[in-house]
Amino acid sequence: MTSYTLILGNKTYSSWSLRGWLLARQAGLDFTEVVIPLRRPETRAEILKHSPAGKVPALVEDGQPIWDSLAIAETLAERFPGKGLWPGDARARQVARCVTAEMHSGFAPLRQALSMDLSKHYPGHAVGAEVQADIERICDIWRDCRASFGGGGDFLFGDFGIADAFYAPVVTRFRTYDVKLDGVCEAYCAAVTAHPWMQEWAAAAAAEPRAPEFD
Ligand SMILES: N[C@@H](CCC(=O)N[C@@H](CS)C(=O)NCC(=O)O)C(=O)O
Repeated sequence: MTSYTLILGNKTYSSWSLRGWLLARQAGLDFTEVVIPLRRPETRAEILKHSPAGKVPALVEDGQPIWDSLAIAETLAERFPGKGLWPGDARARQVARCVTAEMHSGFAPLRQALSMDLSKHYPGHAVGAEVQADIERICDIWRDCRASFGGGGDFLFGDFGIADAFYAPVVTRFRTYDVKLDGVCEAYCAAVTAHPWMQEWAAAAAAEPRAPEFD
């Protein structure tokens, strides 16, 4: 049987780790978790024991590392074709790939200004113009996907899949930084937040020891 180990950062803060973990859960993977606290003197050396890029997440499959969240997503979709990680419809799948790639390579202002922190809530938090532009583009994506492909469920393409895993950290950021949303986007955020994998991750994050490196 193939063995899987998922290398993660702190669940409170590591947005890329959340993506990889959600995908592993959605794929139904039987895996062991290794959580490496970030921003400590030993962090890089510890991650390098598992992942040549020195970043988390990394999924180690029978001793072979897969060291990027998008590569993990594609590998799991390949290994578990019955799990619907990408949508079945060809056009929906193209769009799912586009919006996932857009998240993977973009939205730097939002990522920088609104870093993931599940332990905090900032009511009335103000954002600059670049971050606002990112928020608006993300909301356009969510509205378009929900209207065009989301009819079969509560998520971007109906059932929970790779695109949702990639936007899940954004959902937590919108909650943390009190971003005001329209009805469609608010409902999407509520569905993601209520998803059992997200609840499980949030509970594990709440149980983590305090990390003064992030104060
Ligand atoms: N493109 C990578 C980005 C991964 C990434 O930047 N991860 C951050 C944590 S969220 C990291 O490992 N940082 C290393 C460190 O803080 O030492 C992916 O998609 O997996």
